[in-house]
Amino acid sequence: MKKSLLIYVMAFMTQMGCNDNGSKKEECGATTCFTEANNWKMAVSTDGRLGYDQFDLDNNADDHGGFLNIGSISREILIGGGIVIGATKSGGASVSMAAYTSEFSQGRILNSTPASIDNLNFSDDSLSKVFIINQTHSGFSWDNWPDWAGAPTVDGNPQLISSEDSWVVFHDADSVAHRDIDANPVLGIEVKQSTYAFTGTTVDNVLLVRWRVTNKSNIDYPDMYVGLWIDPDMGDVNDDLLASDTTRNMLVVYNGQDWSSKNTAVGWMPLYASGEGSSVKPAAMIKYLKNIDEARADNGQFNLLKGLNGDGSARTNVASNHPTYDYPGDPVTGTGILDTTGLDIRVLLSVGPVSLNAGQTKEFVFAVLASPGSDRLDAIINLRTTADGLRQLFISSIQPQLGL
Ligand SMILES: [Ca+2]
Ligand SMILES: [Ca+2]
Ligand SMILES: [Ca+2]
Ligand SMILES: [Ca+2]
Repeated sequence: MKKSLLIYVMAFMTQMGCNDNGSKKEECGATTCFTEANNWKMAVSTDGRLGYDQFDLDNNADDHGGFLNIGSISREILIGGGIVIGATKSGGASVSMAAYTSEFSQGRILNSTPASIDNLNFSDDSLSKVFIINQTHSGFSWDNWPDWAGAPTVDGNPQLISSEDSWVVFHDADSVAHRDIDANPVLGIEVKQSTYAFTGTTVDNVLLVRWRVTNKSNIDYPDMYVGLWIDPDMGDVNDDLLASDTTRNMLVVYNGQDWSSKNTAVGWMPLYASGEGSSVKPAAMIKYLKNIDEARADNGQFNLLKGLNGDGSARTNVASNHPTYDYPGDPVTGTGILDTTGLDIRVLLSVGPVSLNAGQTKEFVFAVLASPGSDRLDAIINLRTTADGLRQLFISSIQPQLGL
């Protein structure tokens, strides 16, 4: 990694005393904040990482950054995650990824017209923070809302969609942030990210993330994939299993054995993509192998985004009608192709391919959802109910509010 320990130490030293957002609940540092309006408590970072509490902002001696908190029971669900964007560039694959470290950097690409990769100018100016607004309509983020940088507004005020919205902007134009193993890494992509934590019976266990992806380069990308990489860790981290719910287009992670009083299933699904709208289907719902897939260069990461193995071969634990969705069986009934090897897994959910020409912007909305249950399989049944309710509400109410 080119990123030095010094950067992290410096960031750590600025983690104190900056909470501002008008709510007593959030724990906030210089580059990461927890958003916590409904049952989700989720770390959001300025560089595209989601669910990673790198600086232990909640002082629990743990870097888990995604929790489902219901009543007095706090369930650790995620230990890391983030956006992944890949495309063919100059005949090869280029992928920018936010995982435990990020190839994205906080701030904007300043060019107002498409420019060559070498001529992209970028700055984190005063955008080195997670802006969080909520129903108090007050606080630093509300008063200093960066509309000048593209944060959404209504009638001159911050646009507040849910009980608590967050906003950050990041880009992949700084080659220093990229891994050494990737020879031609920068896509020249800028991402304006919002998260939404709605409250209400069907959405209390749901967090939405919206990405407005702009190609600031002068290169047309004919086959862009956008994904969410996640490291779920639930209870015993070595017994987590994956299932692809092909009916709901939802990637599900569940436990191989019951988790005392904390039985939970977690899911991710795409809700919207430009061009496909709310009928978007995943390109890939796959298990991403610790160490093995993490070590792959960009061409391997691009294969994974497409739903192939990292080496480009076809995946094996799939159905013939869904060759890019791992383990499409039904864990509740115990039928079909099921994951039976509990591991400390990572997963990848992607959509695409979509074209993103020079200067173009496209929009993507993904949901992170979790549900408790009386046992590990009951949690999956409840997760399906949550997913069905969310999809209905998204189309009838949330999507119009987002202007999509
Ligand atoms: Ca912590
Ligand atoms: Ca890369
Ligand atoms: Ca587990
Ligand atoms: Ca894991």
